[in-house]
Parts: sequence; structure tokens; C-alpha cells
Amino acid sequence: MTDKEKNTPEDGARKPKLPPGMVPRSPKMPPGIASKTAAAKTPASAASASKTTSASSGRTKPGTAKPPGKRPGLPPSKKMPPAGGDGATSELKYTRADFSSDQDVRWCPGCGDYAVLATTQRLMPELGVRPEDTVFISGIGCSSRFPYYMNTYGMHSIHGRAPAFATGLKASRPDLDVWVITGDGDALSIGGNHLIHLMRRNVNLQILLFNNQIYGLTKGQYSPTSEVGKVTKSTPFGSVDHPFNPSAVVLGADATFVARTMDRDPKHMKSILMQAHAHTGTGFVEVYQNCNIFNDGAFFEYTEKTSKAERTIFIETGKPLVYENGTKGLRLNGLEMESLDLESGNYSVDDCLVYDDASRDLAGVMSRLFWKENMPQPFGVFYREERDTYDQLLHDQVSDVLKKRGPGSIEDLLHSGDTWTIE
Ligand SMILES: Cc1ncc(C[n+]2csc(CCOP(=O)(O)OP(=O)(O)O)c2C)c(N)n1
Ligand code: SF4
Ligand SMILES: [Mg+2]
Repeated sequence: MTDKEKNTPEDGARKPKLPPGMVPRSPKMPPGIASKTAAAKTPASAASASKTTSASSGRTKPGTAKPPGKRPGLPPSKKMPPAGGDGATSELKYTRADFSSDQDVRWCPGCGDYAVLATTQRLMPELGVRPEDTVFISGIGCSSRFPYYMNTYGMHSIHGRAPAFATGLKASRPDLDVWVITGDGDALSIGGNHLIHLMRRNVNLQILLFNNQIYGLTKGQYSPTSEVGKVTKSTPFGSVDHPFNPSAVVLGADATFVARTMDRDPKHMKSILMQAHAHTGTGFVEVYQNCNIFNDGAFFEYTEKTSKAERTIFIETGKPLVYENGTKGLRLNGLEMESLDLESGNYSVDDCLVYDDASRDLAGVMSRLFWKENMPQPFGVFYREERDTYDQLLHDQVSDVLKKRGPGSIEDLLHSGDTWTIE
């Protein structure tokens, strides 16, 4: 029997020999990258993947377990993730159904959340990840019901704290592929502090902020992204709060991947989610999401056919900033963007700025278009930077200290240094 076999119980669950709670970096790993692909599991352990727990109860939600999938005897994962990847293995052949749970979806008919769910479920097989290596962690809100509907591990945690749960999980299990699901209230009101620390730490996960500019679950109070003057139950005479611009907030917190997409463009959403997943570090994606019950049409000027071309610009690195079916473009005038009329005869596409998502300054300028009424709203990847991740740095530090000082003892630690006995 090999050491590995001795260390693997019958259910196939991995038992790393480790400092408490840490997973060793795989020898096959590309430098600086933590694999999110765990060791292959038996069908029995794969079947237990559909378990969404509630932090308040700590128990598995009744009825969330799914019967074993159609795929007995999955081949073990052989390929390590590509650099910057997130546990992808090209050998897996899953379908959307494998990532869809048996739970009834409880969102209002017509809610934009459905589109995000469908896109994510369709995307997962393309990422080549396994349900049992994937975890969706949410806070509280309509959008935060998301983990129930994914046939993966999941946690419906507490309000605004999904980043904290996710950071803890990645610190102890950097091999897992973790997604945080949050709303504009969850992420930017009660969870605002947690959001910014997730960004500066650059924990290796994806975070989807469903921005519907309202508290949906609690029936329509204004949120930190609601516009000034918003009349709601909690602001009967109109909100006087200056709203947050989520992409500017996270750029200010030194996020390493910042993107925006919309519920009504699933193709674009899928491409953005794929890029966020491929990013090593925190992949922040803001999704403009329609709450058709309490804030219907908040983003219609950007999402509906009649105005979309005029009011949006889809940005891509290496491509000139053009919009409105190629009739308009953007260029920098000092530190401000200005719009060019490409039909006037005065300008051509060559005068437009070629976008580069490696520039934090440019990303800052693009994120500020949010405030400019006559400017199109950008969608796409604003900013992308490779920087060490918190989980990898933490793991490396623990490994280094262990190498130098050997395993420690909590007992010894507690009785070391300046301690005394009260008699
Ligand atoms: C500690 C705490 N405070 C307040 C609430 C009430 N509450 C539940 S969801 C929510 C806001 C949700 O809004 P958002 O994050 O935008 O999610 P949406 O429902 O719009 O998807 C609030 C204030 C709560 N559940 N817990
Ligand atoms: S209240 Fe709004 S956000 Fe919540 S499920 Fe209904 S439509 Fe969706
Ligand atoms: Mg909301």
C-alpha cells in the first residue's frame, strides 16, 4: 500500500498531512498557483456534493442532497490547472444538469437572477471543474439564495459576511474553487468593510455582485447603489444618499480583476465569468440585474435594444473604444474621456483610444463614466493585474515557518512568554 492509499479512506476523501487546516501545494503546480482541483473522489463522495448549509443552523438543508449523477467512476483528474486557471481539467465531461440542484427556484418570475444562474450553470462544464471541488458562498438577499440552486457545495451565510467565510475557506482549502455571491445591499451596506478587505488581500476566488440598486428580499428599500432621489418605502421623499459606484469602490481597494456585465446579455456574461475564473486572485464581477418587482427597468437604457447601442460601450483590451454601431468612439482628452462622432468626417476609428485593461489609471477613468450622463456605460473587463494571492502567501508562510521551526503546540504557545498564575 502506498502512502497515498494509506492516507485515503474508503470514501475517497483526501486527508492531507498538514499543519492544521492547510493543504500542501501540489508538486505539479505551476509556480505561484494554488490548484482548485481536489483529488478524484468516488461516486459516493461526488453524490454528497450537493449540500448547501446555512451558517445559522450549521446543518445541511433538508432535501438538498442530489442522487448520484449519471457518471459513475469519474476518471481521476490528471491535469493541473493552466497558469492563472482555477482548477480546470479538460478531461471532464459535465453538463449544465450536473451543476443544477433539485431545489425549486424561489425568485419572482422575470427576475434577472435567473439569467445569472442559467449562465453560471452552463459555464461550469466549460470550465472543466468538478461540482465536488466547487463552493458557492453567499450572504443574505434574493441573490444570496443562489447556492441552493447549484449542485455544488455551498453556504448561505450571514448578511455581508460571505467574503469572510470565503477567505477562511480559501485559507484552509486553497485547492477549492470558491465563488462568492452577493447583492448591492449585502456587499456594500452591511458587508462594505468585508468587501474591501477581500479586494486588497486578493483572495483567489470569484465574486459576483448582483446590482439591482435595491434591497429585493426585504421588499424594496433603497440600497447604497440606488440613485439620488429614489423613492422607496424607506425613502418616501426620495433618497438623499450619494450612491456607490461598485467598480470604483473595488478599484480603490486595489482589486486585481474588475469587470461589469448585465443579466440580459448572457453571452457577454459568460465570457466575463470565464475570464474572472481564469484570473488568479479575486475576480470581481458586477452584474446589472433587473429586480422586476421593486426596481423594474433600473438598467433598461443599457440592456434594451432601443437604447443599448447608444448607451453602452463594450470594452476589450487591444480594441479601439467604439460604440453605437461604430458611429461613435472615445478618446482621452487630458484625464477625461471624450466622445467622438465618427460620422462627422473629422475623426476615424484610428483616433479612438485602444483599450488596455493592464492600466489601473485607464480603468479608473472608465469606472468614472458611471457618473457622466452623456457617456456610454462600459461593460467588459476594466482592469486585470497579476499579484500574489492571500491564500498562496499564507500557505507559503506557514510552510516556511514549519520548515524553520517545526510544528508548534498551542499548549506551549499559551504557556510561553509573559504568563503568570493567579493564586
Ligand atoms: C444583520 C441583518 N440585518 C438586516 C437584515 C435584513 N436584510 C435581509 S436581505 C437585506 C438586503 C438585501 O439586499 P441586496 O443585498 O441588494 O440583495 P437582493 O435581495 O437585492 O438580491 C437586508 C437589509 C438581515 N437579514 N440581517
Ligand atoms: S424581489 Fe426582485 S430581486 Fe428578489 S426575486 Fe423578486 S424580482 Fe428578483
Ligand atoms: Mg439588491
